[in-house]
Amino acid sequence: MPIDATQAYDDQNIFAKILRGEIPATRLYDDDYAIAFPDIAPQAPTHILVIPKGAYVSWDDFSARASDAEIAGFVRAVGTVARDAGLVAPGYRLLANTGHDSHQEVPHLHVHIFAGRALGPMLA
Ligand code: IU
Repeated sequence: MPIDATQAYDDQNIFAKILRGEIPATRLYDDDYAIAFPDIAPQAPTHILVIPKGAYVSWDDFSARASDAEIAGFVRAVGTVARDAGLVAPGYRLLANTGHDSHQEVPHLHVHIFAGRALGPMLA
């Protein structure tokens, strides 16, 4: 079910549990600001999720409330994950669904990294 982007943060969401280590995930990256792990249902040959360590529901929540250090750290982490995965030369796509109409399902901000094939002009 898509979420309401204005909802309060729910610390029982699945990505909060991954962050706390209560649910296993293969950490491709881990620093003070972010972790990255493979999407459980990949929609491209490479499909990685990058999430901030702070408790933010969505891109809207993050961009409104996060500190400059958190925002810089998260943006740098997304770039580093893609670079370390060798995605810069072939290219990659970033996506951050926000709220109901985007079909955001997990209420903890996540940026999707899609790569590994020609992705076409845009996702629908
Ligand atoms: P969305 O932007 O909220 O629609 O994307 C959520 C993604 O989280 C989606 O691609 C799921 O396959 C992915 N995911 C996951 O990787 N691990 C999980 O345990 C769950 C969802 I639930």
